[in-house]
Amino acid sequence: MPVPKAELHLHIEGTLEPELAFALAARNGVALPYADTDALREAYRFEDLQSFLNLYYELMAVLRTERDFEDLADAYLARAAAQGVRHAEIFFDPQAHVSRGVAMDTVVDGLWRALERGERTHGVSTRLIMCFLRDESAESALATLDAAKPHLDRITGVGLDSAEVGHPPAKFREVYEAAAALGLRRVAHAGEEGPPEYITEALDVLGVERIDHGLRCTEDPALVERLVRDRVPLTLCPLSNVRLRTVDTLADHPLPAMLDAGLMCTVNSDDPAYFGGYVGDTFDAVRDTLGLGPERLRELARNSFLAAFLDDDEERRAR
Ligand code: ES4
Ligand code: ZN
Repeated sequence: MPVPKAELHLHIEGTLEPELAFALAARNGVALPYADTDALREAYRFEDLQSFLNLYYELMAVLRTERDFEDLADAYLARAAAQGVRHAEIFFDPQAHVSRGVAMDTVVDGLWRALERGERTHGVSTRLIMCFLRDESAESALATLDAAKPHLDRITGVGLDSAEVGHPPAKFREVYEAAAALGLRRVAHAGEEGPPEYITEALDVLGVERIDHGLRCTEDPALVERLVRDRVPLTLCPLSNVRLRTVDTLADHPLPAMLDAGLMCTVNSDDPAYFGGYVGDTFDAVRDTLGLGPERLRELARNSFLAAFLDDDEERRAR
């Protein structure tokens, strides 16, 4: 049995496997510019974050109906459960759907149908985190928060994703203030490709409780000291870092040094359909390639529950 764990950094659109993409394309009459799943997989050779995002947004064209989002989330929960995931906090990108004519209701209602069943059918509890695309405007983010208001009973928090460099957290100060006033939890991607200053800004200006990635904190010893002292969780995604060339190879990943420094690290899959593995595969890879022993692996699993947006009773039950 795989070790029970929570997954805290997972883009649901990044769980779209080639087979499901083609099935949905056929169901919806959408043409894909790839002959078959093998040809599509050939395109999964990324230079950087942007080259991945281009494909990620392109493939979303196949997601059109409530049932598509339901099928997507259901497939993820089945795979996650099989790898020991007991709790998943799931990102979604409403702007990437609304901008191509798919309503917020369609996305949230569809995802929710799968998540509602997830606890019963897969034994996985879930939370939804709505992300703002940081390469879109602050006004667009505010409009997205507004459009989400009828669904706030099903949305736990807000996040910030997409192309990082040139889009510092402070751009979204106002929308994060509004989200906090609505009682939403706050996280943000920072220090994936962007500099350590973006991590500091996400904490100080946006008031985030966790940092998604946070990899580049290692360049600033004072920041590391702060993150250790305040026990700020980092949702690292080692397989993503390799595929997007933030690190040269998995063997070069700073995860062991980050744990040794006392940082509160978790490991997650990010976009598992694109990056070569789900979270159980990620645990296996860091064990085998980075030589993390059983104590470190238990620490990563324990951190995942401690950093989750669960109350104390739920946390005990989940692990
Ligand atoms: C993402 Cl790996 C990554 N980074 C930033 N934004 C994203 N959206 C989906 N995957
Ligand atoms: Zn991410």
